Amino acid sequence: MDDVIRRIDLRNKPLSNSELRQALPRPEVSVDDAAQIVAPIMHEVKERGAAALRDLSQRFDSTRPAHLRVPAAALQAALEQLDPDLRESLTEAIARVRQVHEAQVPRDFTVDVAPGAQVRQRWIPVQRVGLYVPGGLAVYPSSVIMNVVAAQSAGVPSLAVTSPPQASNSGLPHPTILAACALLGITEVYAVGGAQAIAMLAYGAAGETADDDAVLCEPVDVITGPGNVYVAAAKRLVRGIVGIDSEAGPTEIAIVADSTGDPDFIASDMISQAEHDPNAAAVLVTNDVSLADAVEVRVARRTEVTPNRERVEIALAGPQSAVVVVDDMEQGLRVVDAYGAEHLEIHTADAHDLAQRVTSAGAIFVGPYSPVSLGDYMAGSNHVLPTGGVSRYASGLGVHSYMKAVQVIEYSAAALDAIGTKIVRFANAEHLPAHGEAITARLDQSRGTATDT
Ligand code: HSO
Ligand code: ZN
Repeated sequence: MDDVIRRIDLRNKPLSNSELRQALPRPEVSVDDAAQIVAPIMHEVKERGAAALRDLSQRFDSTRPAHLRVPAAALQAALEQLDPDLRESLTEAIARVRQVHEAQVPRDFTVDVAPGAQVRQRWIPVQRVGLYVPGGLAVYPSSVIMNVVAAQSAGVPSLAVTSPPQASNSGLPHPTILAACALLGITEVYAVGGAQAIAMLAYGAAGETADDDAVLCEPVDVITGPGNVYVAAAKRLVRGIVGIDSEAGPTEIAIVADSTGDPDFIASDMISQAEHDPNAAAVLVTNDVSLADAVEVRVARRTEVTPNRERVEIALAGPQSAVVVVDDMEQGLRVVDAYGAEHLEIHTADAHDLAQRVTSAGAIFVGPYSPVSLGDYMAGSNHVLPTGGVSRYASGLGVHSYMKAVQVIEYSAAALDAIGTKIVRFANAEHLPAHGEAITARLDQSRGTATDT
């Protein structure tokens, strides 16, 4: 039998950070090639608006939606048809995610730099946001919650959601997606998918019916939400016109464990993320060889009977997944920091303290009862997290993704006077005397020495 997952032995190997990174490779996703394919599609939407959106749906989704904008009645109907137990799960998730995200809202502050000299910082929500929700295989109402609740908690006043039309749902997006939108109070939903949806959000589009040039969708300021490589490429092309979230690559779970780790918990968590995608990565880092052996046995056993076995097997056998054996937890910490996983689980005796020392991870799950699946749905944290090692410098989705800081400067005459000459000297040193004159004009006036009045 082939190994279910490869083993990397790093014991007695003092490697640099870049060598550690190379020891755990990541799958290549070529977004640039996809950009060449989507550029003409986006141009078509920019030029022809809704008419292009209808033609492109026919071409890519094999359906021609009766309405590009989902009617309110369809949203309501989807909510009424939602399984009541599932509705309870969604409601619980929304409440917890909202609780955490409302606490994330950054506080404004005022600094009295000197008497009469004030600088304030105001956090302002982006005014209009577009959320992309994929269709097809990955129908994730949980991702709708993560994006929408973060934007709502930030105070974004205008929110549009777009998701591909499904031939099986009469050209409307998936019913569970519609129900999640309705539950979240979203009323502006479009049956538009792929790169064309990103173009619609970025440029706006006119014409709900064929001979109508009324506005269908106003352009947005920020676009977030996961999608396939074409959606990622489309977002890259409109970056600058709008803000976008960081690109979502294949999902990753890293687990750092010592001899106290439960091999069955660990194996089930590795499989849980491997089932997303054949390119998903699952990495166990441990200083205990017998735990490594036990996890491999459990992984093999569980993989055999898991419904998404095929995807799981490919993901775990791929070069992006491994069981890494290290000398001790200090080296283990260096490995997980160098890797910077989207999700990091800690199963060690001192899990709480070790979590405090991690410097790179999208989100950290501490102890045996905080699995990634909990965070995927209901912990209250956001599950849109940086992948591909980007956690070295980026954060997961949150209210900050939909807010910007504006500084507000307010000085009195006396406060300006107090530093006027210093500014003039500075401006002259930069050979920008008019900058200095903007100061002296005021100094002259407040001292009553203005010459031309
Ligand atoms: N683990 C995925 C999110 C997700 N899991 C959605 C289940 N549904 C990326 O964080
Ligand atoms: Zn997941």
